[in-house]
Amino acid sequence: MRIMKRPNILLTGTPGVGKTTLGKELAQRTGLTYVNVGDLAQECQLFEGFDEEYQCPILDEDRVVDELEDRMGDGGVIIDYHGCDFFPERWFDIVFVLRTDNTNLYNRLESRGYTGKKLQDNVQCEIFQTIYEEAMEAYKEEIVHQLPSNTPEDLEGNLEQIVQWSEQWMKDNN
Ligand code: DAT
Repeated sequence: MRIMKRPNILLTGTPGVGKTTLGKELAQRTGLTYVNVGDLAQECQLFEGFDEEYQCPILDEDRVVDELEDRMGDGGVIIDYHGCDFFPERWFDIVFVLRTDNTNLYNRLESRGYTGKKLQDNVQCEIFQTIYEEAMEAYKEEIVHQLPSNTPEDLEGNLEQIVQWSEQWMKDNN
């Protein structure tokens, strides 16, 4: 018997837009596997040096890709990361860029403990839609979708939409 093919989904966007919240609940509802790239890097120490300005370790992108390659080949993975241009394009069947209004995002990041330049830069990243543009350059435009992520109602709507897309994808590809 052939194993059922399952899609790979990328959730991306500025820190604080709600990728983790959406990704974990989506994994619950679909049975797909949720992978937080930041957490993976911590666990496997996939870093190359330290960023003095932001006081955080620098992701070793090549080693992240090597670490994930086999799993991505099998399908059925939800990837969560606040960047998207270093993943192989072929990995993903669909890309979602979560978007949050400025004031809302500011408040979320502030309650996460972000201050000063880190807080400002992240809010600016969202205002300039940096990650959306990165996604549009790195992937086929047809597979890149923006999702509003301001309210619990947005979250529920996004979940329902992606669950439905995922079920349709599996019908079409098996
Ligand atoms: P990210 O993984 O993108 O950094 P998160 O999932 O940790 O973001 O969410 C950041 C905060 O915002 C967290 O306190 C949960 C809240 N949040 C996420 N999605 C939301 C939504 N649709 N409506 C209201 N709050 C939301």
